[in-house]
Amino acid sequence: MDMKPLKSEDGYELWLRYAPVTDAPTLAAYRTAITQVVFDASSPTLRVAREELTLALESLLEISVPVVKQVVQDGTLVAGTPRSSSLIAELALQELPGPVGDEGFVIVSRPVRTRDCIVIAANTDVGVLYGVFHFLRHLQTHRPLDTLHIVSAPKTKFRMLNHWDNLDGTIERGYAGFSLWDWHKLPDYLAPRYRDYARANASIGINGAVLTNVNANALILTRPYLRKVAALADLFRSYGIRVFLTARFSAPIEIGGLSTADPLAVEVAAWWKEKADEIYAIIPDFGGFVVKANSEGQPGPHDYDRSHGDGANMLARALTADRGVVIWRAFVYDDKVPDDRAKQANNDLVPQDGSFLENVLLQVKNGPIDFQPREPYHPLFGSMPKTPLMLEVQITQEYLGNATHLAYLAPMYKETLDADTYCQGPGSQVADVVDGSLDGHAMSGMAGVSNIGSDRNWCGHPFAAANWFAFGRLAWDHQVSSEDIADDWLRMTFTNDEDFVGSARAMMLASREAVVRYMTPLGLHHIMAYGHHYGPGPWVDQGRADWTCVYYHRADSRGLGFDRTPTGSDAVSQYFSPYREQISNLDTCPENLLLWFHHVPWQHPMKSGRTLWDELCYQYNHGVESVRQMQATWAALAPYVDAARFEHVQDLLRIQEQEARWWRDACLLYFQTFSRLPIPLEYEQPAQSLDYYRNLKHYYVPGIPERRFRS
Ligand code: BDP
Repeated sequence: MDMKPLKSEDGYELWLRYAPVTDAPTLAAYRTAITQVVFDASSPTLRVAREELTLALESLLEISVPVVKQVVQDGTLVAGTPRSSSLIAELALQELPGPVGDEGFVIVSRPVRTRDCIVIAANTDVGVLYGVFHFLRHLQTHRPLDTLHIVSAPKTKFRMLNHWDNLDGTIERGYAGFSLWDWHKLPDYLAPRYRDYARANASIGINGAVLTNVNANALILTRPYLRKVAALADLFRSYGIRVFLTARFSAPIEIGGLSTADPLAVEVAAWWKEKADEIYAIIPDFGGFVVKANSEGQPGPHDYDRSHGDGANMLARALTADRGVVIWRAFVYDDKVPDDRAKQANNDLVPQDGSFLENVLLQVKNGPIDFQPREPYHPLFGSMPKTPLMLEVQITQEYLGNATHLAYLAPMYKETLDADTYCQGPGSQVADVVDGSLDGHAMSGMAGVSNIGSDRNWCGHPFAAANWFAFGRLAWDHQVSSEDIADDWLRMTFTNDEDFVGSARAMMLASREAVVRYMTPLGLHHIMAYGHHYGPGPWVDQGRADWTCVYYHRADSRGLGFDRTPTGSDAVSQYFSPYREQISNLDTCPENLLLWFHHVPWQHPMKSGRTLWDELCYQYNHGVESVRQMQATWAALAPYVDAARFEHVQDLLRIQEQEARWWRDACLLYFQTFSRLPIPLEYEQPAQSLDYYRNLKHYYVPGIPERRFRS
């Protein structure tokens, strides 16, 4: 192990540090395999790809690697498309134009004009850019170069970050500072950071950015703002990123001077058509609109007794299929509707399957409630075969400890993607719905609610960037494992030292489950504090019912949990057999979702042999212990990490441990008022009284514009 003091880093470079290769045999092999570059860069995208490649090589290999015109020696790296490079055209690679499609690439080591070369080739310029980034990841993770044969193409078409950024610079549920978009100075000042944002996204295949909050402000659609958006779009274009905006459904009234936003009113459709034409005149590759309608107070077609389909299709006609798409959010529920919130999206949308126009996608959250630490998969997956369904996950940790808790979320995303819906028999996974393969949809996608802000290290917690990285990797290829993604990210972000990577990877992989345990074990959900959602709040019982916590946990003297079986809300009937029967039965329901689907007696025997109450105590304590384990793991990794990042993580783990105890003690004390059972003495007893926890107040919690909620 290299014990020399490491220069402090601030995390700005993310996973694109291009740290010099220090391992001597690897470095020697790389220097032999890459001696010069042949790369004709005739377009902006090829130019950024070549620049990235040459700068990175220089940094990794600590020698300059010249760009030359011809292959004259062994070790030439040739990059381009058959159009940009006559050499690549001449090679007639069997993967081109075939399997790699419009965005994929092939990387091979092979002879070119009798010399040993490495070829990065694609059908399109952006494919070359993605190939270059893949190759650089290969080098940063010290993989061998002798027998390269990588063929990669994205499994989904829209791989997008959803920024919940407001025009005043705040970010809804953002925990890493303020918005990156400096609307006030745009379009004249382009912060250098925008380019680094685009580079990071391109390096993991993200090709769309929704710049604005789903709780939308119509002003973004006015001309001065569109000019600002255009400046960002111009910059992002070379990196293969298209911009999208959220469309406030009532914009025709608010900025258009109309008296209605009824989607079936002729003047409303005409207004949106004209608006779309105006946008395309300024931003020719504008991606389209994302819409949150009739959800949490947002306006929508229901205001006029019209359906979601009426609303989405009207906007889809305005955009037109050859120009852009409408991404309509399926996160729809209403406290005036008496049915279980978990059922409402299916109730409303399933009957509309088949009625959406070809350029509409429905964006469905991973679970049926709201980005909780653990949810069953959303029952819309598999239930709307005629409609392309995108998967929406939260990268920002609204419900997983904000930016102070270390929670690696790839296992959570994979849990949804890998879930079997049985909609077409066994093996109909959510991933097969999402990538369009199950129902033959050409349009497909994944959206991640961004955790990026103005913090120097982008995402707040030094480990939070791993979730941005993991999201992009999974949107490209949902088959990559959480382990492999963590491995890559650690090597690129910290070091390739095997001892470091092994321990840190194990810590990451266990981290999300730890959060589930100390916040919402056994299928509990939505028991956080009101409004800002920071900390526990199982006692919350005021305000609209579906924003309380008692609505979800249903604790009483008999037991705990929400009965969603046929004797309760019957939400289970929205799932396909045999999963439906499995979750309906108390004995076969997976225990990690037990209280999601069942109201369970306190004395119910669990698989461990403990009663439900004792198991709850066990799980909460296990969660706290896991954080202590993470602290111990990290402490032992001090020699491998520079002081600044090491201490940052160490301090945040200390906060995480305190907050894990806060969750445990507050929740157990509260549930104990119903169970009337003791917390077994083998566990730490609560440090404070229930009243103490209930009376804690937190002001100015990040991520919540003050005008919306006060604590
Ligand atoms: C909830 C957030 C809220 C968002 C909403 C959404 O608390 O701020 O507006 O999701 O996805 O989880 O629209």
